[in-house]
Amino acid sequence: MQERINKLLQEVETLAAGTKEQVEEYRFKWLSKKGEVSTLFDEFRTVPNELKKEIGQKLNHLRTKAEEKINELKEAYEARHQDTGKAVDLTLPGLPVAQAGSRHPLTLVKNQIIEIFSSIGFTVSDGKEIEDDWHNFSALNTPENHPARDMQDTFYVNLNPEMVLRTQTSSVQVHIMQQQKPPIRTVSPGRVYRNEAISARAHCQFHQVEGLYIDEKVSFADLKQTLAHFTKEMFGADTKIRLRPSYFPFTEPSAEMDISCTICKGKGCNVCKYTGWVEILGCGMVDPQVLINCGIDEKKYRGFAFGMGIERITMLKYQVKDLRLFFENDVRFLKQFTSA
Ligand code: 2NL
Repeated sequence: MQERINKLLQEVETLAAGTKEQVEEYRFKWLSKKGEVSTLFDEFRTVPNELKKEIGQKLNHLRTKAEEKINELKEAYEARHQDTGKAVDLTLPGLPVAQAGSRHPLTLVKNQIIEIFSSIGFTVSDGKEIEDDWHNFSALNTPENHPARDMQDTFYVNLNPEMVLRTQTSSVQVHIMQQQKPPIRTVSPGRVYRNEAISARAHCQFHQVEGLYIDEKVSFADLKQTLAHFTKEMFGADTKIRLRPSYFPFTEPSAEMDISCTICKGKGCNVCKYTGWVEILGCGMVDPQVLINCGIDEKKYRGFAFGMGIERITMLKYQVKDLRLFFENDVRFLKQFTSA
């Protein structure tokens, strides 16, 4: 028996455990009711009295050693694995990002419009969405009771007739004209608001980019060439433009610009309503009265301006059939615009 105890004592010293399960196995093997130590204690009853003291001490020593060793293994394991129960390998590469986000299609198109105009010398300007009546309307030749105000149903802030949610981003350009001396070349992208019923083709909020160029000899030919350049960059070199006379209170003369239908290449389809053309923007020569209102010498300077809806351009470019999709944030729609 003495010999067995000595052997087990040696064995206990060499125990080593990698996993939690192994530690529990040792505990079972050594310290449970049917384990090595208990079995020896059972046998101990048969030990002759004269040897009881010596063997009893040895046996107690073995039990203490086994307990110490197994607790030590358990603690060492827990220190290594903390609470996770799994080894942390700090050298492993990170997990791949399951699904990267994407830019909103309106942002993609807005950035592209900005890029095209920046590359031909336009600056980018932005301003407030809550605007006073003068900057949104009066300065732009649309005084109170002017019939053109009916063209754009306006949201008034707190029923204050002085303050509106801007109906166009030209209000930003009015501030620019008041602050800067010509030459001015700027585009103003931003959100605008109109009190309209929501449908597949209209919304009470949408996005615009307006452009303004003021210098000494700016002509309608400059306007046309600038817009032709924009069209080719945006929709492809073979896209044609067409200008039709129109009316805006802030420009004279005014025009609307159509491009040859990008879907059917002018042959006729339901996007262009079988005309071969789709309207994309309004433009014209800045009315001299607008220059006067903003403190610019109308005898020395002339300007052209244009305004386009970003939603409209995006719908054409990506063949989006319903405007409401832009404002619902449905990921099934948005993830189609993930860039490579
Ligand atoms: C449209 C028409 C237009 C302008 C915007 C403008 C700005 C200033 C002075 C004069 Cl500061 N005009 N902007 C001019 C003509 C048309 O927008 O249908 N937009 C969606």
